[in-house]
Amino acid sequence: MESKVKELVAEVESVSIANPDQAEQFRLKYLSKKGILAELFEEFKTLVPEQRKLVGKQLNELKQLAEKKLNEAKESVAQNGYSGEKNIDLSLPAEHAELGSRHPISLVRASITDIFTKIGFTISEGPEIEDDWHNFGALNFPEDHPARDMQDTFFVESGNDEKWLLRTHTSSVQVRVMKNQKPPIRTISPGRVYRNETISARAHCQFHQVEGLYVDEGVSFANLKQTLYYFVHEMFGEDIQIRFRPSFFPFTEPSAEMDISCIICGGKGCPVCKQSGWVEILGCGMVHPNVLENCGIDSKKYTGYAFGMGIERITMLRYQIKDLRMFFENDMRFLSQFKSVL
Ligand code: 2NM
Repeated sequence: MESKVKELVAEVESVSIANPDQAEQFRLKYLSKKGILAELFEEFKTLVPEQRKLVGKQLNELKQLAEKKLNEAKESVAQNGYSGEKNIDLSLPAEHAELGSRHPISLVRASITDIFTKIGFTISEGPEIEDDWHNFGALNFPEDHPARDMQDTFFVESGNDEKWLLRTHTSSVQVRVMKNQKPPIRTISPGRVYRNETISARAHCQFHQVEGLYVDEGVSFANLKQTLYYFVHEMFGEDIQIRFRPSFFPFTEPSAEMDISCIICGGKGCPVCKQSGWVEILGCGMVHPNVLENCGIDSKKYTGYAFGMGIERITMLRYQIKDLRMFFENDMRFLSQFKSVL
């Protein structure tokens, strides 16, 4: 029996295991209940006591060797796949790679900018950290306006007397455009903005806006209405109605808010429009002469219109999303639903 066990040690050492099938065959042959080792342990019971001591030690060593071999093989097969396999079929198709998708905010932002670039608007972008003048001063916000308050605006520590802040609207980009370019100016400014709000289903401390600006000789409120009418039809469809309500903004005079007939119920009344048949989508107006002058544009010669809308709001309407927080949580179950347009 002694020499039989020695032969088996050599045999086990020389076996090569390259895939899970071979590992299972090895286990069945040597280590299973009906395997060689089990047989040997049965035979061992028949030995006389003098022989048992030596053969018992040998047998245990053989068992440990076989177990170690099997475990190592399993690990290396798991790590390297079928590394030892010679006949891999290289003509097989590769494993399917999951495609990413665009964020719904990016999709809607792209739709909005497409609609305006088609009628001659340029796209202008600017910094998210702004100084007080570009965000408030130039835009005709009085010194004591509540938006300038710590409660509403995130200020950035500058280490000196200058006031830096996270922009609260993208109008600050348009201030720079008006300072640097001569009319006619036709531009839209998409981008992320920040306000010091308590986060809820309807408000967030960061969101996205598209603002539009048109400055030239003889620009009128009628031009503004026509452009927004075109936008709504392109964005939501030909049978959508619009209406304007008077409003107030420091940077426009007169100012208005624009509603569209509810895209969910068609104006009959539903929870989305709170039974009114209308939903507000943007604010707009004629650029205040002070703003034009602050930016070096002669307000006697030129007039302008401007408007601003929240991209989240439009996206929530378009895809019927009820909670704004979804946009910032990056939950794959949410994001992977927007695969259609690439
Ligand atoms: C709005 C509403 C009304 C606006 C004004 C300007 C600028 F730079 F010309 F003064 N840009 N955008 C504006 C006007 C924005 O958002 C609700």
